Amino acid sequence: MENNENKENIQAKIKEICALFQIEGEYRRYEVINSGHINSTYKVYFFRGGELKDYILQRVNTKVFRDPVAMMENISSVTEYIRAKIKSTGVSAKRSVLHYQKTADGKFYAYLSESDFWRCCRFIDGSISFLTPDSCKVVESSGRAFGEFQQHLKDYPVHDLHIVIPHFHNTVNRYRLFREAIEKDLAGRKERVASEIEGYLALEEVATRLYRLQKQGVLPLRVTHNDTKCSNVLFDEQTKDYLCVIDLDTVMPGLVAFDFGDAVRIAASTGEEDEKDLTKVAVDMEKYEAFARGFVSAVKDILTEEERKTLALGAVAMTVECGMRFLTDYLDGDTYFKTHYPEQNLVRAKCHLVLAEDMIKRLDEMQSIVEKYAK
Ligand code: ADP
Ligand code: GN1
Ligand code: MG
Repeated sequence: MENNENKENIQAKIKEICALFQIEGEYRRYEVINSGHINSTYKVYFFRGGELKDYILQRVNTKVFRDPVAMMENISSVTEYIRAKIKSTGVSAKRSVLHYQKTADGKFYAYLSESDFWRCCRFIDGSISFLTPDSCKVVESSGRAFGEFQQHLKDYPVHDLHIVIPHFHNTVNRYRLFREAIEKDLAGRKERVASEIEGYLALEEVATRLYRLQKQGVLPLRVTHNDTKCSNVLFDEQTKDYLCVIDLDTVMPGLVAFDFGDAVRIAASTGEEDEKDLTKVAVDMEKYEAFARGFVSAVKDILTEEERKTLALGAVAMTVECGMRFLTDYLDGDTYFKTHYPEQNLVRAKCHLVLAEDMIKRLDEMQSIVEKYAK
C-alpha cells in the first residue's frame, strides 16, 4: 500500500515537473533509471502525433552539485560548442549531442528550491548504454567516444568553465578526506575495514604520482569529462557504435589522464564495479587494449609527450581514488553514493583495491600499449 502511495506521489511529482518544460504532447508515464550513483533519473513518455516520444528527466543532487546553475552553464556551453562543430561538417548532431528542453522562461532547468533542481533532455533515439561493457567492440567504441570528446573541445577556452566540484580529481586531497573519515569514524565501521584502510594507505605514493606531475606544471589543463565510465556513453542499439557522450555534470578543467584512467577502471575490469568475488577481479588486458586503441587513436595528434606518458598511471590514480572514495563513504555511513544493498560501498572499495593492485603490477605493460597506438 505504502509503496503504491509512494509511486503515486512520484508520478504526480514527475507530471508536475514535466509541465514546467516546453514539451509538446501529453505526459503518459515514467520509468526509473537506476544506473547513476548521484542524481535521480527517469525516462518519461509523452504521447504526440500518434506515438510515444521519450525524454530523460533528472533531479540533480544539489548536495553534491552545490551550484547547479553553474553546472548547467558549463553543460550548455560545451554542448552548444560541440553541436556547432559537428554541424559545420555537414553532419546531423541529433544523435551525437545532448539536447536540453527549455522551461517557459527559457532556462535549461527548473529550480524550485535548494533541493529541487530538475532538467530534461531528449532521449536519444535508438540508443542503449552499458553498465559493464559486454564486448571489446563496445569498449573500443567508448574509448573513441571519450577521445573524440577531447578532440572536439581541444580549443575550447578551458578557464571559462566553472569549477563545479573543487578538487574533484585531486588524489592528495582525497587521501586527506579519507584520513579525516578514519579519524571521525562516524558510522563506527573503522575496525571492520582495517585491512582495506591499510591497503589504500599503502598505495598512496603511486596513486598521488599523477597529482605531483600536475603540480610540476608540465601537463596541460584540458576540458575533461571527469566521469568517463561506460554508462556515460550512448551506443547505437544495432551497430554498437558510439553515438554520444552524456552525463556532463563534472565537465571541468582537468588532465587527459583523468578521462583515460577513470574509463579504464570500468571498461577494462574483468568484474563489475561491485564484484563480490574478488578472485574474478583483474585487468582484462584485451579490453584494456581495445579501450586504449579507441581513445589513443582519437587523441594521438593532440597529446603532448608528457601527457602520453601519464595515461596508464591515470588508470591507477583514478581506480585508487574512486575505490578510496567508496571506502570513505562507507566510513561516513553511506551518505554520498547511492547504494542498493547495505554493504555496497565496501564491496566496491574492496573490488577497486584488488583492481588497482593488479594495474600496478601491469603498469609498464599498460603504458606500452598506449605507446603502440600513439605511433
Ligand atoms: P547519472 O548522473 O545519474 O549517472 P546519467 O546522465 O548518466 O545520470 O544518466 C543515467 C542513464 O540514463 C544513462 O546511463 C543512460 O542509460 C540513460 N540516459 C541518460 N541520458 C540519456 C539520453 N539523452 N538518451 C538516452 N539515454 C539516456
Ligand atoms: C559517480 O553519477 P555517476 O554515477 O555517473 C561519481 C563519479 C564516480 C562514479 C563511480 C559527481 O558518477 O565521480 O567515479 O559515481 N560522480 C560524482 O561509479 O561524484
Ligand atoms: Mg552517469
